[in-house]
Amino acid sequence: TGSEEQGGRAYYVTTPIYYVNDAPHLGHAYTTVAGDVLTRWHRQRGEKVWYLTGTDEHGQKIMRTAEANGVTPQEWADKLVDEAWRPLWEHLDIKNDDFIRTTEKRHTDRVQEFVQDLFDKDEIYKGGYEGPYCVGCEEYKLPGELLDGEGEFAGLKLCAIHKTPVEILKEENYFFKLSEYGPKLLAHYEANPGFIQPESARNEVVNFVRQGLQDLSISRSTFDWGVPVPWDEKHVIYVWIDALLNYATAVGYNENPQKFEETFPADVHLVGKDILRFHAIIWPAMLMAQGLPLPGKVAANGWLMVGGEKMSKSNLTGIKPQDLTSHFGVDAYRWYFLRAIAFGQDGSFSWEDFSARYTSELANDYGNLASRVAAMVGKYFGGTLPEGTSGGAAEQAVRDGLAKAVTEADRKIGEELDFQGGILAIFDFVKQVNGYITEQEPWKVAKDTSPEGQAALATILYTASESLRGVAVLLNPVMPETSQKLWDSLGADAALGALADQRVADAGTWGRLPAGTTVTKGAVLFPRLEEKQA
Ligand code: ME8
Repeated sequence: TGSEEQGGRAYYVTTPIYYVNDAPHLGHAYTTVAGDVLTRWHRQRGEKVWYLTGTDEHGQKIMRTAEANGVTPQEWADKLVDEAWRPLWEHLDIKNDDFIRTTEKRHTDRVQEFVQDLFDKDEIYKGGYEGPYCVGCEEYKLPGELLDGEGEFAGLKLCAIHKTPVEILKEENYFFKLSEYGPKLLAHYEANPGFIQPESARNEVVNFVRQGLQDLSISRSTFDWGVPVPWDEKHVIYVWIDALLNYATAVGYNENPQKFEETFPADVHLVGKDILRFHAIIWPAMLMAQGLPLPGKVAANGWLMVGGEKMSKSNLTGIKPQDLTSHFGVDAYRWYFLRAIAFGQDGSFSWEDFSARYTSELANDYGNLASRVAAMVGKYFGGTLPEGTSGGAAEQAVRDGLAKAVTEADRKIGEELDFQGGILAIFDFVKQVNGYITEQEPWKVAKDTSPEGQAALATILYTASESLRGVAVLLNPVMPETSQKLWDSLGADAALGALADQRVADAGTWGRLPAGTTVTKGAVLFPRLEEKQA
């Protein structure tokens, strides 16, 4: 399987690069886990993959946080990256191929070159701008987008996302001729219906662009925490221009042509819907201005909500990702948000819902199936997987069920980013296998000691074990630690090699797990939950 990974184009997926003004919360982890599942899925197809995440470290928001904490912005960013961001991704078993920080020289040099190039091409001019600015969003707002403040904010205009007062900024800035790109962008959306996902996000962007785009201020001169504008060092480059370019600089833009060629543009930019316009309007326009190819897809996830509001740093639940993983485990955490919320739609999180699904779907449906089957192979066949004869209609239905689960999960997770649908397809199969065992009643068949009876028992347990082999492969991108435990318990490694080397395409090929493997009960996949701590 090594050869297919050499050379050729990579399936390239990105997360937003997150602001380092604070530690990561459930919302950030949601997008990053989704990207991890998507890229693990494609790796498991045998494709070459590149998964990028990182941090956005310039701009006023970071500068002010650092000042408030009495350190330099660089010191602040270093601390947050090392103590909070990287450790969380490691903890959540995120297999990113690179981690880009916008303060790295490999990034800042290339950003200057990109912007200088646009300036030389007359895509950038000097002008003035005055308007309401939200530091939380790092974005100028249109007056119509603002809310009227009440209470402590009476008389002030508020950002609709952050619910905090905007500031009136007046600056002489450099502008990118974004207004010229409206028609080209609309033509691109039209010709590529899958460019923006989901449909609601696509409609929002199309409507916004149809109203006409304004030129975009791409520099700031009232503070200096940013990448200097190369031809006018009194200005720094607007943090969003700097940030979007990470997707190019991290894969060799102007530096490593071969890497760039093999990787850029991204197949999928995963973003929250709060930053959709930056990715679906500004970023493609920047690329058009340079004659660079556009990404395949901008996929917006919905918001995790708390009490009807978007979960954010200023609106925390008080629950950190680590609080949930210490209770439910890392794999269940990775599974839960993708399982419970349709990707692209908003969804609420609750401890009760997580507990209920953990117990019924993970522990009862999946975990119990695995332990029952292993226990019966142990009890009736001394832990050696028996030969399964072809069986009858019941077995055929199970085989068909596995093949269907593979096809559906591959399409839904691998292509449509419908993580919930893909996971459900796999769990429907788990339920089917449970039903098969209930109907076949192997514990009764075991009492028939005739050769026919023993052959029938062998077929039931082979069918169930081979089904679990398929489930282990299909769930590996979502819950890698659990799949590994199941793989070990089936004794599959000795016969089939490492779990990571199993291919989605083979997952539904019946009969791959050979008779004779050593099946052991192994570790409990989903232990009973402790009582919730106060
Ligand atoms: O916007 N629900 O960084 P950021 C779902 N630096 N997803 C959420 C979420 C929630 N409640 N809260 C955050 C920035 N997210 C910029 C990006 S990219 C060139 C620059 C996720 O730290 C979601 O993916 O504010 C959202 O877009 C991202 O975190 C915002 O992270």
